[in-house]
Amino acid sequence: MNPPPGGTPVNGGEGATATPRADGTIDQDWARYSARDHAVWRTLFERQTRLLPGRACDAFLDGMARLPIGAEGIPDFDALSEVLLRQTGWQVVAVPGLVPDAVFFDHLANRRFPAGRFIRQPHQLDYLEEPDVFHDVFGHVPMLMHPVIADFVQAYGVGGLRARQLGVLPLLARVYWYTVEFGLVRQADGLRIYGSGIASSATETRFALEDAAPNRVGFALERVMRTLYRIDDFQETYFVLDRIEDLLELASIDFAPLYARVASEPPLAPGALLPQDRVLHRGTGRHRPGAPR
Ligand code: HBI
Ligand code: FE
Repeated sequence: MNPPPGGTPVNGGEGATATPRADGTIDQDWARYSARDHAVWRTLFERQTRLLPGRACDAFLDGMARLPIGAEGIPDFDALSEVLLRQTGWQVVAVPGLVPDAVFFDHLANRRFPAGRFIRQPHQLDYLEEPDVFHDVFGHVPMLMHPVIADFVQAYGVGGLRARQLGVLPLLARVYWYTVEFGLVRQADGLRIYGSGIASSATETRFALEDAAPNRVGFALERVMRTLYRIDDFQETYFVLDRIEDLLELASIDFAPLYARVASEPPLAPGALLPQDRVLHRGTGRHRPGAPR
C-alpha cells in the first residue's frame, strides 16, 4: 500500500538488515529467501489467483499471464524486469520498505518501480500497511505491462516531484491512491479491479466489489483530489473509471491550475457524497473507526 504523504519512514519492512544505496535500493538477493518466505508467497498467490478472474480487469489478468509470476515462489526481479523492459520500458528494483517521497518519485519518473524485498509474516496474510513484495509485485507489476498505466505512473513520479516543491503533494497523492492503489474500472461485463491495493488483498477484493458498505462513485479528478483516504482500513469510497484509457489524459495534464483551485476548498471525508457525484452505489457505511488522512 501507500504510506501517508509527507511522512518518510525508511527501512520499516526489514529493519536494519539492509543498508540501502544512495537511491534507496538494495540487492534483491533472491537466494536468501527462506522456504517459509516462498510458502507465504504461494499461499497469497494461490488465494488471489482463484479470486481474481471475473474480478480484476482484463489488463491486470493479461499482464499477470505474460509475466514470470507464479505459485513457485517470490519472483526474481531481474526476470520481471526483462519482460517489463521489452513491453513498456519499466524495471523492478528492490527496496527495504518505504522510501522517502523524493526517492520514490525519482524512481517512478525513470520507470523503475521500487518493490519491497521482504515478505509479510504468516500472521499478517490479510493486511499490512507497509508495501511488501506481494503487494508490490503481484499488485502493481501486472498493470505496469499496460501502456497507459506505464505512462501514468511515470507521470505521477514527475508530477510528484513538482507537487512536493509546490507544497501540494497530498492532493496528487490522493489521485494515485484512488487510481493506482484502489481504483475500479467499468468493463463491458461489469465492474472490475485495477488498483493494486485491492488486487493484492483477498478481503478487500471482495469488499471493494461486492460489499454494500462502501460508496462507488464515477471518477472525477478534482473531486478525488479533495478526498481524504484511510490507510488503516478498507476504503469508504472507491472511484470508478469508465475506461483505463481515461488515465491517459491525466498523464499529460497540467495540474498547477487545479492545485490552486482545489487547495482553496475544504477536503472531503472519505465517505462523503456530493450532489454532483456520479453515484454507482451509495454505501451503507459501517466502517470501523480510524483517522482519515
Ligand atoms: N515507498 N516503497 C515505497 N512505496 C510507496 O508506495 C511509496 C514510498 N514512498 C513514498 C510514497 N509511496 C508516497 O508517500 C507517495 O506516493 C505520496
Ligand atoms: Fe502500492
